[in-house]
Amino acid sequence: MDFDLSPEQKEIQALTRDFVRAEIEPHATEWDREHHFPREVYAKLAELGLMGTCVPEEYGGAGADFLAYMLVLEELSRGDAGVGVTVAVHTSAVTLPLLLFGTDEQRSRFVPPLARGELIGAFALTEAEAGSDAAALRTSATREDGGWRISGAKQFISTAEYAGTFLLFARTDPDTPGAGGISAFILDADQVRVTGREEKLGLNSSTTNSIAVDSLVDADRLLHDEGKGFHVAMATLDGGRIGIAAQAVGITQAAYDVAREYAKERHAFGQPIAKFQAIQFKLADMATEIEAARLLVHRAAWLKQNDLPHTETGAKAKLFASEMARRQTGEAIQILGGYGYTKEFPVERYYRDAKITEIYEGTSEIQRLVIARSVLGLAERAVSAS
Ligand code: COS
Repeated sequence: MDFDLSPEQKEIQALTRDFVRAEIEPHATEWDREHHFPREVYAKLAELGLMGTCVPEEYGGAGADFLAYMLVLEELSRGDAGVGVTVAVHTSAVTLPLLLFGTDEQRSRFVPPLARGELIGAFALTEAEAGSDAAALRTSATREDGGWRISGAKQFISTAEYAGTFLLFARTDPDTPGAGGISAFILDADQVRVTGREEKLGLNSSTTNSIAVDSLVDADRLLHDEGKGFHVAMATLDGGRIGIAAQAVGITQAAYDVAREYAKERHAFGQPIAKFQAIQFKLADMATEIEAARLLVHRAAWLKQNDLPHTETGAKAKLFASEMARRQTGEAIQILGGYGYTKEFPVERYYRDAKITEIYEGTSEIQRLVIARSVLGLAERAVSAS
């Protein structure tokens, strides 16, 4: 067992950290306040290879492993969680499934522009009445003129208004309710209409859109076999959830860094508040839980990059890291007291940003369900049938 990062992983981590310090951290407060999507950042990340960190070089990526990619997401999210989620969805939820499930032709056509950051990816699964119950989706795909007519509406789609490639899920068999009738499709931006943008609690430097589709797409836009879309979605989320856990770790690390420095400088009752055991215990708990969450992320990433089952460990990582992030960013505010509640310090932003990690890519309730099914040996069958 080796807990040390490899020289390449350390190099990518340092590269990302330096980039975040120079190009993201100084602007994150303003982007949050202005709800600014920092498009220029993605071009710069692309130059560094970080829009395709774990994509093989032959497909335009940096050719690093999945753990290196998790380090990138942690560092990006430490600077700005909105940038973190944009890169996470782009990579985990679009580029990687196209690589994994695409034909040779689809891989060489669609992956390089994503991995090189020329196009940004969006993952279109969720609908108004299909959130946790993703298999209830109603967007339809019917055969027409040798291709597919795709019609429907999706919501809570990260980055849709800036995306060039969509991985979109639709029901190809109306007679098969649930997971079996769903297929996955690759769409271009001009085949999708952006119909709205959410006002959110946080993650204001990322966009979350509703979209509508009524497009005829070629037959070669079907990803994987007809009826296998739900497998694509679930396998994609298995990996994506590890990335959200890494994001949660990054946000909490940022909150901890601010709280620790504040505690050393802020005086009360004649001494720095870091001398008080009440504050020391909070920082001790934060440091412990951040490390525990990070280890879960690294273990899940290691399983994934070694092609070992990672559904359960990934769900555990996401569950623990996201709940830890919500709790501990709240504690960071507590350490800063009244200042923590103001916009003068970034901890209130970390607190707002942390909350979403308990919700997207599967709520904590869904993670518990996935873990419970796995530990009870029920993973093969549906709870929806019970
Ligand atoms: N990998 C691959 N295939 C999987 C899978 C996984 N991790 N989990 C389930 N499947 C397959 C099952 O094997 C089953 O296939 P067969 O019918 O061929 O056997 C199919 O998918 C349906 O699985 P199941 O019956 O378990 O589906 P349920 O409707 O019960 O849903 C949950 C399972 C609840 C776990 C799923 O709907 C889920 O993850 N929901 C949350 C969705 C989500 O994260 N949304 C966020 C969107 S992105 S912000």
